Amino acid sequence: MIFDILTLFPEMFLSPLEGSIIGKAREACKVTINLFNIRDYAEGKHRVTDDYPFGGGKGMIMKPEPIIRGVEALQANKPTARVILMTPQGTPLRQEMVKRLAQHARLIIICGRYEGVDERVRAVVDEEISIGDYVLTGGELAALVLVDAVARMIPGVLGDEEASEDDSFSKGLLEYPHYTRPREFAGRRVPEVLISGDHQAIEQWRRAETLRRTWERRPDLISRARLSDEDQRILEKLNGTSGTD
Ligand code: 6GU
Repeated sequence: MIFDILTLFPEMFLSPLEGSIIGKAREACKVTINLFNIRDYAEGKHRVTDDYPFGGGKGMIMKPEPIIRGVEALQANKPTARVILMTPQGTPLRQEMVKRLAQHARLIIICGRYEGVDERVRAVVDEEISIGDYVLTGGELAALVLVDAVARMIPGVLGDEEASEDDSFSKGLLEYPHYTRPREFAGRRVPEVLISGDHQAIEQWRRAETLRRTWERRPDLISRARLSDEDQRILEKLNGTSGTD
């Protein structure tokens, strides 16, 4: 999979995409990440990429021509790409969207800066994405989040040990609590069931903890999740209601 990133700050992407799992996936050519400086598509001696807003107001607006010229230059390459604009006005990113985007062979990701981009940039955009309801200084950190989340869904990027289907979040719920050695730390013991060797009991405990955590911390996720009859029974025990209404 190819990620082409259009940004005014390509250096912001370097170290986050070098280390760990994404760095290894790049070395193994499972993913290709190309960085393009929007300034390189700007014209004139000063290669200006922003300007004052018509109608007045605070802040600077990213000019349309450099971004659109950049997208058009990249779209001349194969395979054709889905064009994404990172903006707080976009659809909030969720795991289902991440999985859908991982089906594309290539994404072009535009990082907006300043107070926004000229509205006419939207003519070349297929999809607008936000990473949550808070304001960042620019789309770069959001693009890094998107690339990381999408890349780890690509077959071969995660090892068997960290297979993405096992994420409880990919089933729309939070993870159960995890423990490693030592068995006792600062007077707190690992739950007995986890050292019992009873795999069925362990699975049941983990499912119940997943449901309990999600119910306590993210009841909104419970209403979206597909739950088995057994899950419903566990939830009823937890709070004396059905948990889904
Ligand atoms: Cl995509 N951009 C900016 N500037 N702020 C954000 C965001 C994106 N997503 C959440 N906040």
